[in-house]
Amino acid sequence: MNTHDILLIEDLLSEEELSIQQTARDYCQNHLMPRILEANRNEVFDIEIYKEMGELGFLGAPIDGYGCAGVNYVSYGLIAREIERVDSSYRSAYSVQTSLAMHAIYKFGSEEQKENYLPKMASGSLIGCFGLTEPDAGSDPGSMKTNAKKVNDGFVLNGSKTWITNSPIADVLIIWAKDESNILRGFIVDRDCEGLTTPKLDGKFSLRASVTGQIFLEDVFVSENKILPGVQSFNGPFSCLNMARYGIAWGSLGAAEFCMNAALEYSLDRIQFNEPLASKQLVQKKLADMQTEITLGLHTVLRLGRLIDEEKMKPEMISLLKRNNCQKALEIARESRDIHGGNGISDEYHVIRHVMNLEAVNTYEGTSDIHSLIIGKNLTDIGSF
Ligand code: TGC
Ligand code: FAD
Repeated sequence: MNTHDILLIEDLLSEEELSIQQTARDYCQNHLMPRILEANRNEVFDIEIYKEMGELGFLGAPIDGYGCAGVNYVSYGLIAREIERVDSSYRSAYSVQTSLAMHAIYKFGSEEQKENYLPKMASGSLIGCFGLTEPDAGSDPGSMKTNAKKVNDGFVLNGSKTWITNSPIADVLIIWAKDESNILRGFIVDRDCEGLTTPKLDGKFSLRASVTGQIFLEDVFVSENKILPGVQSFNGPFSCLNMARYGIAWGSLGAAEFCMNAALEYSLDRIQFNEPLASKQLVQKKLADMQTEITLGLHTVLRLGRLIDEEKMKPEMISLLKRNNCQKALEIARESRDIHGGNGISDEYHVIRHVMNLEAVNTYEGTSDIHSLIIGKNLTDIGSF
């Protein structure tokens, strides 16, 4: 029996899902893992990674047609888990392209927009970003100030966004803004638009291998054919967030699995008081807690994936697992760091990097507490945001 897969989750996966998982695992371990230490140290994101992910069919994987693989949502989650086993920054790159930028165009775009953007985004030759958060509108995007004014043949956008993954390197920026009737609209802003600037945010101690920036829009003209015709409400961005949050619920467990395995190996090898650390009851209890939470997390997120594939998903299901899996992953990473003693703070052991990353993963795509409030509202029918 595989002592790691204690409840035999692999028995619940189809041949195709197992094969996608293996392809993702091989790519991540052979091509992402060797890059991450230097990338994290030097705050570098290698944009070739998008082309590599594109060649493997990862980008926009659940989308049917337009050069995308058209896999199910369980497979999409399995890919996220393998990527985040290496680093949450790379899973961010995958999530933003697939679930935020491409999903917005696929779900709400015109046929012409889909044909124009999706195949190039699927191959990784165009990079996307998703601009919702603003300096004064984080957990409460409804209070955003970015606005769109109707002019002849299009709209003029003004405003600013912050904490936007990929903004400095994006070719295609999905911008959420309110029109003159206070209705939320989505716009595709191309990199070459006049009045657009996207400075990088420096000094992050989390997700250092992901590029994060701001977006400034000063009288940016976008033509009529760049508005997403299918969105006229916050339902638009939140529908994209559902899919990205689901991916994080899988991905965070990949990071947790890495940290658990590292703690196990380290504690078996490390001798103190003439015995391996792993022989100590306190250490075994910590390892048992880690395996328990990871196993419960994996089985529940698989169930959620099946519900999405059966079109039975409700957003509160996603909040439940985004919140819980991120929290548990962060606790496991911190505990693993502790088991590594002094070595735990060295990036060569990789665990401290996961600890730092998971701090941001717990915050973006809706903070842990915002997801508590979404779950609470569903239980009580009382909004307490
Ligand atoms: P509320 O009045 O409840 O709803 C407004 C409209 O939206 C609809 N809706 C949803 N639709 C689909 N899925 C969901 N999960 C939805 N939640 C709400 C709702 O039905 C309504 O539609 P309509 O047509 O009737 O108008 O909205 P509210 O203003 O009270 O807000 C509720 C709250 C707090 C839950 C929401 O604002 C929220 O989720 N806040 C968190 C913000 C957030 O998650 N930001 C993420 C930014 S993107 C990001 O972090 C990317 S990181 C990427 C990476 O690097 O991986
Ligand atoms: P705030 O909303 O100011 O929250 C601060 C604290 O207050 C939190 O603990 C929160 O839980 C708590 N709080 C807020 N409201 C309540 C309440 N009603 N009751 C109780 N507690 C409350 N955004 C994008 O649009 N696109 C991106 O690509 C993107 N990428 C990101 C990448 C990184 C690395 C990071 C860190 C963020 C990214 N974000 C992105 C923004 C992210 O979604 C926001 O940071 C997040 O939604 C929280 O908003 P905030 O930082 O303004 O915190």
